[in-house]
Amino acid sequence: MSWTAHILTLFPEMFPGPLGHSIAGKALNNGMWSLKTYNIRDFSQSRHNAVDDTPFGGGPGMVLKADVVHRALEHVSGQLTNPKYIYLSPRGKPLTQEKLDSLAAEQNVVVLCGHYEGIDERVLEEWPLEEVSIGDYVLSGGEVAAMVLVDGVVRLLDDVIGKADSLEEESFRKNLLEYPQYTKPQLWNDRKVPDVLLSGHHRLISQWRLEQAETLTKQRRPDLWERYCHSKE
Ligand code: 6GU
Repeated sequence: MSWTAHILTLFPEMFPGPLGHSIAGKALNNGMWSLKTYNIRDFSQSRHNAVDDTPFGGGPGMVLKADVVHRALEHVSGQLTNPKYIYLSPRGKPLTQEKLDSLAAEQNVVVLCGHYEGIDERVLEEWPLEEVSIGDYVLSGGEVAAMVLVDGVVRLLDDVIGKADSLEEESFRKNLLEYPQYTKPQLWNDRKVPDVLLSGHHRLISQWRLEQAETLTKQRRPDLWERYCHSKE
C-alpha cells in the first residue's frame, strides 16, 4: 500500500484542496500516495455534537475536548499497524526538511489538526503525538499546515519527482538558499542573463552558482549560514 496521510480535522471539506493539484495531485491520482480525512465532529457523543468547551481557569476561545479527540485517534489507530502521530500547532518543534525525510519513510502518518485555542493537554500526554509547527506565526487552524507538511512529504516519495538528484541538489539539504535562475530570452527589459551562464564552462557555472547561493544565504539567513559553515568543517 502507498504512503498514506490520515488527517483528523473539523474541516475535512478543505481537503484535498491544493493537494489535489500540481505534483501532489498527479501523484494522488496515480495512486502514489493516499489521503484519508476524518471529521473530529463524528466522534462527539454529546447531544449537539459539541467538540469543544470553555477553558478551565478562564480566558478566550474554546478547547477541543479530550474524549472527542481520543475517540477519533482510537478510530484511526485501530486500522493501522505502526502509524506516526503528528499534532500541528504553533507550539510545536519547527518542521524541517529532515523531518519531512523521516515522515516520507513511514507508511502511515496521522495528522491531528488543532483549532481555536488548542486541545485538552491530557490528549497530548495520552498519545505519542509529536507536536510540530510550520513557522513562527499563528494560523487559524492546523489544516493549511497539514497541507504544507503533506506536500513536502509527497514530493519526496519514490517516482513522484523524476530525477533523484534534483532532490539532492536542493537548498535546504545543504543549508544553502537556491542560486538565481534564468531562461530565454537572453535580453529582457534591457536586462542581460549573466555571461557565465551562456559560456558553456560547467566548472565556472557551478562556481558562480555556489558563490551566489552563499552570498544570498549570508545576507538573508544568518542562521542557515552558520549551520552551512559548520557542516563544511
Ligand atoms: Cl501547525 N498551526 C497553527 N494553527 N498555526 C501555526 C502552525 C500550526 N504553525 C505555525 N503557525
